[in-house]
Amino acid sequence: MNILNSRTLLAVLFAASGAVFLSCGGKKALTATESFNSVIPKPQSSNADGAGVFIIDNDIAISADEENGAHLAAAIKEETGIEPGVGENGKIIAALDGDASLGTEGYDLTITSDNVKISANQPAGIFYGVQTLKQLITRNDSENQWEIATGSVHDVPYYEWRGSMLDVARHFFSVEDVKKYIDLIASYKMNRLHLSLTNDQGWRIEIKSWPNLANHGGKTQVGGGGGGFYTQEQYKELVAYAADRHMIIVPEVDMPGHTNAALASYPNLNCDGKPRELYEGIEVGFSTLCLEKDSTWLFVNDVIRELSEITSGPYIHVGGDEAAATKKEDYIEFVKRFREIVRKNNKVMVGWEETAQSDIDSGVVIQYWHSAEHVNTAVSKGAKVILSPAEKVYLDMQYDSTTRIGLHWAAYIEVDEAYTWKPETKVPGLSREKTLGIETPLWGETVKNMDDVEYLAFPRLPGIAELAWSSPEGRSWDEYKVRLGNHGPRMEKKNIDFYRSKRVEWR
Ligand code: TNX
Repeated sequence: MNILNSRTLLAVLFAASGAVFLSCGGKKALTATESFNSVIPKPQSSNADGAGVFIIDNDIAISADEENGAHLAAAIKEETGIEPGVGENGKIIAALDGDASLGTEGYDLTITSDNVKISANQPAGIFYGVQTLKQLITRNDSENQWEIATGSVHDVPYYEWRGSMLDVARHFFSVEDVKKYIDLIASYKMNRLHLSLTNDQGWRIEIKSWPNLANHGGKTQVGGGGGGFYTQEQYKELVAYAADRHMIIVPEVDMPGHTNAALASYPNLNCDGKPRELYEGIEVGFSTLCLEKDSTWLFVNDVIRELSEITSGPYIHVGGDEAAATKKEDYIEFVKRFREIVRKNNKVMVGWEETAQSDIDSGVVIQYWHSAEHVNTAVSKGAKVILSPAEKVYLDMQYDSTTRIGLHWAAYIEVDEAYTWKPETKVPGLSREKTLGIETPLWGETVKNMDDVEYLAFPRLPGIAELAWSSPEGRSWDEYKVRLGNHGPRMEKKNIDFYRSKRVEWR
């Protein structure tokens, strides 16, 4: 089939799916109670008491301290267009008076017809309470008003690490795009953004002591069309933007493989002293740093030092995946020295699962993508684990064979398949104590712009966020898919270009 024919066929298929969508159910607006019962991620407990609604009118005011008030006011403006006043007698209240059981990220939310109150111990808890509140705000068209059903929510997260990874190396994404992604994932209560900053196809972060890395190594991306990089000032802006949303940026500089962009920028990083050509393909496993060279260790030290200085969070991710061009003994030595350098810079090393083969300990975090054996090795050495099973949560995997972008080496992942796996039992023998949480990576070989990002991330990411935030008890696809279907109009309103899976009845 030629390209034109296959595109035409796709167009027909999409048109057909649209017809099904319109014929099943129509688009009745959600009631306030339906919104209350459709929150994603599902709160630990929530109860719409049926007593009535709280109305957000044009005179609405909030009562909160500066930091918490800013998020609350912005949320109300975003949802309703109404800019709330701020005052002592505001009817929407955020207060750091939560009970101890809420921990650092939990919140209580109470709605009566007179007022709305979010209580927490820490600003992070208020922030997550605000994210829930946003989903509760409902338009009542017949009354011509914004409402919230009365009731209460009590909520604490299940896992500490709730993240997504964005690959800005294969295709570059602007500061504005990354901020948009931060907002999208924060609204589902994710608190880690792993940025894959370097790879064979591009180096995306300014390193002042090695300027060619970004200036030369940042010029390319997959398929051509130029690349880009973040200056340290821009990167710091992203770190601060994320921190304001209680999110930690986890920067990854992938080594010793996946390093062609660096090897093209500095000839003396290669064992033969010759520069590599810049690379715009998608094959992996051909590049490696040269262990014997002093310049390599100077480079690693400088990169980790500069990156540590501009990263407020505790983690540095050293990649370490698929180092097929590095000899095994070199790889083991490499990771060991990485770990020491990261630690010298007062950071915690995170590495892909392969790094478990080296000299790691309880101060290291391992990111699982397919090998239970590596996880068991990591745990036996004391490390903690982030779950990123490729065949369940790699967002760059296609939904099915007709998905217009994406890969499928690990699986086709339909929306239900990203949700119905069990994090608690995914790796036999891995205990809850050793599981830091879940991260859903979006690799960027086929992902060129925010429409592509949104199409692959939505609607799978909200479900994965739920696996990370919500308790596993009583979880079921049949229950979740109703909430997700009810979430459709919300994603439309936010202009999220999501995949309308036929396995969900969209409102
Ligand atoms: C595997 S799994 C990779 C990435 C690719 C991705 C594509 C792992 C740690 N690395 O280099 O981009 O597959 O799906």
